[in-house]
Amino acid sequence: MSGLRWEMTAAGWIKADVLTGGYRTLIGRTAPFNWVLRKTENAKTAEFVLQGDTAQVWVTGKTSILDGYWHHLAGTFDGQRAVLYVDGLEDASVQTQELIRYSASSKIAIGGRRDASHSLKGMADDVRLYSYALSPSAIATLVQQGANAIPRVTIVPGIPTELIKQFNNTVTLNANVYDPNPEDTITGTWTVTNPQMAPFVSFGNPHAVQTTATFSQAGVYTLRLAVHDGQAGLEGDIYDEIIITVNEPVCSDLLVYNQVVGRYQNPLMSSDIGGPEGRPDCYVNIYDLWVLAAQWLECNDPENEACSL
Ligand SMILES: [Ca+2]
Ligand SMILES: [Ca+2]
Repeated sequence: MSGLRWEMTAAGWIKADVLTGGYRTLIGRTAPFNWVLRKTENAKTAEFVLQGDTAQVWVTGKTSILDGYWHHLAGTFDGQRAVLYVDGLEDASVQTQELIRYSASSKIAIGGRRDASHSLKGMADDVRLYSYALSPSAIATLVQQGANAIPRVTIVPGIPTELIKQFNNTVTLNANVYDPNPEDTITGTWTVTNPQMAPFVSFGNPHAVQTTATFSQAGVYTLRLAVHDGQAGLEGDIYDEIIITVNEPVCSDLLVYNQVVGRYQNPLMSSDIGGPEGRPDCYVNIYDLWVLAAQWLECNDPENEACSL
């Protein structure tokens, strides 16, 4: 195993118990510590930790593996870069000059550390060790050789989350979906998770990942896209959500600038011609009378030919 000082791959399937916290070790070489591939202690993500010759290298993932489903983990080190893969996709990586420490008395253990701490509390399958760094495509092949892997869904960033009723009340929804099994076809279903708001949303096609949503009432909407890969057992658990707030229009949203007369007009209230700030304010009151009076005076001044009425 001396080759581990230079390159390695640790890989395997993990199905971690969702109810308990703490580390869940898939496989590691410990006591003294050399490296480990595990679930993090305080988050739902995975990590690949290496003991270098001067410092530890922590490759901390971002994808949750604590959802009750099987996930494939792989940690590779090619002498320059340590990479953590989750379900065949790179989840995190660290560039390093460290060499993995190889302690002669350390032992490899699956499902916990050599001293039986950090134990898995879950299940492991097809755990493998290589004395070289597998390529991304080789890791994807390992995943495809296993049982069904669940899909992944992320609603794309940049979708507007603040709308104004009547003006911009439709958004285009889209998501990035991925399934480690290339033969699986992903279907998505959009729903509104707050049922009292559901009657006020219409989706262009609720069964398309990319579609539109149109809102007819002001309020806060939580839209969920659940994905399914056509295999048994997902039951709507795999989803992402976006919160969209639809605001009532304020007066400034209603006004239209009229280039011909050179001022803002209120197309919904023809009598609203003025306000405290010199433009329509969506009220008909004394300000509008003042504007009318000023215009009347202007247009009844025989010396003024620039009447704007
Ligand atoms: Ca799948
Ligand atoms: Ca007014």
